[in-house]
Amino acid sequence: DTDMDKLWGERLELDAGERGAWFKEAKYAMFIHWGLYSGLAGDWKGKTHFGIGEWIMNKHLAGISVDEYRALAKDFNPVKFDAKAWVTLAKQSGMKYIVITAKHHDGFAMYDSAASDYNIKDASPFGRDPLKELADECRKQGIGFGFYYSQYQDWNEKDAFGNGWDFNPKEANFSKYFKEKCEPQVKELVTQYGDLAVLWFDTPGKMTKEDSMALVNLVKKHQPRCLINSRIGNGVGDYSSLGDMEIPPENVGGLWECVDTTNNSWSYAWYDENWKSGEQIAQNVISVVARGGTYMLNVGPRGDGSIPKGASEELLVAGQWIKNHAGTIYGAEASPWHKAFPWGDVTVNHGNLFLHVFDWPQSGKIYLPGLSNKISGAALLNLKGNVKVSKEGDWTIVSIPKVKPDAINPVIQLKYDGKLKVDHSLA
Ligand code: H79
Repeated sequence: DTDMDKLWGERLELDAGERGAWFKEAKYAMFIHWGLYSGLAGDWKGKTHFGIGEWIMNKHLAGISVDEYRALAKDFNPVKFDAKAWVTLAKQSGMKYIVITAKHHDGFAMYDSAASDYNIKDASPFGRDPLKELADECRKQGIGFGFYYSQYQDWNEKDAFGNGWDFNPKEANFSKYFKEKCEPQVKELVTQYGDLAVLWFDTPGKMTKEDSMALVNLVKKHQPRCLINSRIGNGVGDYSSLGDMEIPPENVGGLWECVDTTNNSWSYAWYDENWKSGEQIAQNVISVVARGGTYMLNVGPRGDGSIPKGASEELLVAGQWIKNHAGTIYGAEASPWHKAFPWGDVTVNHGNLFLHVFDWPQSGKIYLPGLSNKISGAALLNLKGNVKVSKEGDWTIVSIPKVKPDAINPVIQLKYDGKLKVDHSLA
């Protein structure tokens, strides 16, 4: 699992230039995994398959035949789906765009596809295109929208990669699948849902450069400003997706994101109540921003279209924190110390160092090594309490109250003079 993920988490130092400016600013996004597998919630024929719900069809989990899996569509009816509620949640959580599974490895399109009738509009009783509703609602509420599309694996197609339990991989004609389903569906996504912020591909490993480029060119032809992630393969994306759930220990250059989960699952799993707290979510946002990246945090709605309260309540707690500390996150730059401190982490914005204190030091002192700048102002952000700064050799010593303020993730703001200069080798 982790080896494979590492392989996918290439640090490519991609840079989309001016097209990537909004991405660098945005910092926080909602990822949504939602498909037929959500209705199973981890169970198949009375047995629970723990771990990776959207993979339940795979032979490593339940090994469901194409015919049996396809039949799930007939009962998939997400009557509680509410685009307005989803987008409102993302906005109130402080997220700047949403990326949702248009088609995962199982091959089922969650939108109205003319290229394959194995889609929610044609094959389920729901009779609507929820992704159209979501795209429209995002535009209405003024946040970005994008699609996840599994371009290489498609377990419903004998010619695609991945389903070795119903089909013989040796007989697969990948270019037939690519020309007849993959490209036509990607074309639908980039032509029928308005401006897309992002097209998020997955499974880069065995894509040929030619196929990766064909998809890049297709996306760019219709949506020149849409960003493509690195899992398109062959280094031709606009930004890097690190490994699933990987927050890097040191700063990473270029445009990149960390993708993570609100619990331990991408898609909804009935047994997984291991929700990250709002405090933890906010800390993860801070940590990723402090390493120079964007945090895309996943929510797995149920098959009926509802979002578990365990996720939404904590997202809103984090969202409130982000709202109150917006200037420390949006558009902020990475820590000049390149890695976390034992007490917390640092972001930089508009001439300020923001010290995010996760573990309040009982000594009442924070020591910053190698900072050359003069500090012209120091305060607890939004909170009462004195902050004093002194210098001793290579150290800037920040004196703070000994008792932690009654708030999650308190922030100390240090205004610095001139151009920031830190010798991070001392950290
Ligand atoms: O969409 C989510 C995952 O389904 C997808 N990427 C994120 C965003 C993903 N595709 N592949 N992987 C993640 C790697 C999966 C590895 C595993 Fe397995 C699947 C580990 C256990 C099940 C494959 C089958 C490797 C071992 C058994």
